[in-house]
Amino acid sequence: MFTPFESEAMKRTLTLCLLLSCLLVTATKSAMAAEPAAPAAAEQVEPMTTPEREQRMEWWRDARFGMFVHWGLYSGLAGTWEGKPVGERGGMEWIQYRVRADTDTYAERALPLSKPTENFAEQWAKLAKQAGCKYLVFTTKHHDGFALHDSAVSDFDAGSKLDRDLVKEIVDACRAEGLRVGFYHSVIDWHHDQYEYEKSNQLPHPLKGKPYPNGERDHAKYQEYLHAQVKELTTNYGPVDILWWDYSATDFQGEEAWRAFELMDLVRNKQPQVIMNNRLFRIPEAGWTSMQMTGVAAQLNPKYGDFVTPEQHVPDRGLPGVDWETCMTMNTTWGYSRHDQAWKPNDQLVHTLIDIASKGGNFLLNIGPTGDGTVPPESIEGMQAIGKWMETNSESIYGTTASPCDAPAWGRITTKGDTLYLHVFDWPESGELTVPVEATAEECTLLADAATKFAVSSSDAGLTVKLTGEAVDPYATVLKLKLTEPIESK
Ligand code: FHN
Repeated sequence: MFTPFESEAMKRTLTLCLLLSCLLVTATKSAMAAEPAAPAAAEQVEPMTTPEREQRMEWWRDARFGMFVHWGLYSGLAGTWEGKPVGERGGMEWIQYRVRADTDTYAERALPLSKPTENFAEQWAKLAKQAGCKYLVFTTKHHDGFALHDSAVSDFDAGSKLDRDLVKEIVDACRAEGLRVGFYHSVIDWHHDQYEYEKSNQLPHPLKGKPYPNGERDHAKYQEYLHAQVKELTTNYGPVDILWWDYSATDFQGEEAWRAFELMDLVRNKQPQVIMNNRLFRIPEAGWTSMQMTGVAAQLNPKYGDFVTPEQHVPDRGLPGVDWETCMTMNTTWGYSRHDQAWKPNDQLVHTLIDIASKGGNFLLNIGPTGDGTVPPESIEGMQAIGKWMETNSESIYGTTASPCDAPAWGRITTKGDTLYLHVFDWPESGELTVPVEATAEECTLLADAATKFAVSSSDAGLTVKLTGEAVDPYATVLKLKLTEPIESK
């Protein structure tokens, strides 16, 4: 039995509960009413292919193949922290994050191990050239915030710490080899003391969840710094062919995170011919469907960038209608790790290049040099194997467009006007291979030796090539099938 006080108290509590539940229902209704509509399906964006943009993209589309280079303070650490491997797989350029080190501790351990040799850049550029790459994209600053150029707005840079301008050394070496130059630039920054890492639940930061060490931060000041360094990079090093931004999240991107449009304008004003990727944004209109690696879409409004950037995979059917580039590691880490021996075999590297070209994309293949800039021997071997194949067959990659049909079982096809390049991965035991297109063949020869000709017949199934002899290349033998008229890519 309850005392009056208790009963009275209970009545009051009951009334209060009723009142609260009414308030809650009202609040919920209004919240739902205020709930923004579910994001509309990505606005179907027709790429605005203006003549200016077509002209700008021409060399890049023809190039098809570039070298990515991740070198920074993480390289000297080599996937190792306090004498132990941090892991055998995954990005060791994230080592500062993986060990949750603050920037001072990280720099103290890494700087003594980061001493590029005098000719490190020449080694990179020569290897890229040997491999058949037409451009080289390298990290001017990765997430750890260490700038490879001599920056007037930071002392966490090669100028202050190494008394060198590594960006200049790399750019000069690339130009000496006739390579186009790309600047990878991380908008994420684990060093800068105004970068407000709590603004995003999706972007990584070594101190995430901890209070800001130096008190409240003002992200606007970080944005000023970001813009200032990009201005230095696009002013002081001559023509910059590519700006490779990295990366945004669905919960923190674009204007809010980076003052993105202003940043892009800054770059375009300094470098009118520059080509930029889509990573200042993470929205459907910019070719993103999620935070997943595979979360890319065949749509891109050029105001968000010039090409879509699938990572570590090749979209099954390419990304028709947009410019796109797959970036990929040769093992599983972008930055060097002495513990990661999961190297992709040479045939897989060559097949990936061909597969991407057959779907109308570019291939940006990564090397992660060591602390002194030396390229790991496995990376040299892989790049040189591609280069050897390209020596004979680059005509079937450079300046081509996607296949006119789905990928056949025997390999891949690239297109160049009235010519199809048949990349035969598996030399058919049947002694023939069929190209499922409606077309008339003029001639079919071995790309490696035009004197070797093959008979071609046509049927409802398409064009059938009668093979003689054996495959002439261990990775992919290429036949040149000339048609009587140009054929459209798929
Ligand atoms: O976090 C980076 C990663 O370290 C690497 O630089 C890749 C290269 O595309 N981009 C980000 C992950 O998408």
